[in-house]
Order: sequence, then structure tokens, then C-alpha cells
Amino acid sequence: MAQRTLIIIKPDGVQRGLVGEILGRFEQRGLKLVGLKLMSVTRSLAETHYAVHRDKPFFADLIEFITAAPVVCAVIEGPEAIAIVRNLVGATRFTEAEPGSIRGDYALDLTMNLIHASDAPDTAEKEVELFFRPEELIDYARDGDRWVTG
Ligand code: 3AN
Repeated sequence: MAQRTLIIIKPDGVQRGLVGEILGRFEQRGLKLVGLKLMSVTRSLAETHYAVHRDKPFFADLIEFITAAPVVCAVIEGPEAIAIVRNLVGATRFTEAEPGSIRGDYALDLTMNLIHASDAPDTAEKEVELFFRPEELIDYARDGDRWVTG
């Protein structure tokens, strides 16, 4: 089933010049970009996005980090996109992220782990709405998709 999911290339990914590399991995897999922007995350947006972690000891560091420099946000669409994107991203802990995943290839830190990706259908829906206005998401067809998804 086609799903949409949110990814955020975090400040470390933008600062390290890895935006093209990271977006390319989703494109190569056959997934489709339906929303894309460079933006600064405000403190209030960061606190809403990471609300589930409000009581965790690392919350302040997380907010500090995600608001420190611009991020690139994208909405990615495709069959089972939420799980596929999480697999491409790799495990939260860099010691457990498989080589070949984005974190497994580029991350050596728990906070600076390059990318956020929604983890379930309900969070994906909420996060897409939090970061994109409806008119910023574009429905379009790609001719080559019949050779990828049928
Ligand atoms: P993921 O980003 O893999 O979905 P979450 O949602 O559990 O992971 O955590 C959100 C972010 O919070 C992580 N990407 C990481 O930057 C940070 N984080 C998670 N757990 C810890 C921890 N124990 N110590 C420091 N930072 C953490």
C-alpha cells in the first residue's frame, strides 16, 4: 500500500554536505519525493516534534541540536514507505546501524545521527502535517514507476 512518510536531514547532514547523497538513496530505491524544503526549525516546532521525549534526559540537547542550523525536510511516498525508509535510515544507535544504511555508513554519534524518519503510520501523518502545508505536497506521476512498482 502506498504510504507517505516524513524525513528530516538534520543539521549535521546539511553541514556535512550529505543532502544529495541521502536523498539519492531514497530515489535509487524507487521512492518518490512529494515534498521538499530547506528550513530552520524553531524551538516551538522542535518541542512539538520531539514531545514524546520531553521527559528524557537528552531532550534539551536534542532541541538545541535540531535548531542549531538548517535542516532539509522531505515527504517520501511509495509502497510501505514508512518501513522502507526506516530500514534505509538504520538503527538509532550508531553501533547497531548496519553498513549500507545511512546511519551505518555515516553516523558515529547518537544525537548527530543525520536523519529523522517517521516510525509508524500515525506519527507519519502527524509529522507530515507538522512540517508541510497541504499545498506544499505535490501529486504527480513518474513514467518510470511502472517498471518499479508495476
Ligand atoms: P529515531 O530517530 O531512530 O526514530 P528516537 O525517535 O527514539 O530515534 O529518538 C529521537 C532522537 O533522539 C534520536 N534520533 C537521537 O538523536 C536522540 N536520542 C534517542 N535516544 C537517545 C539517548 N539515549 N541519548 C541521547 N539522544 C538520544
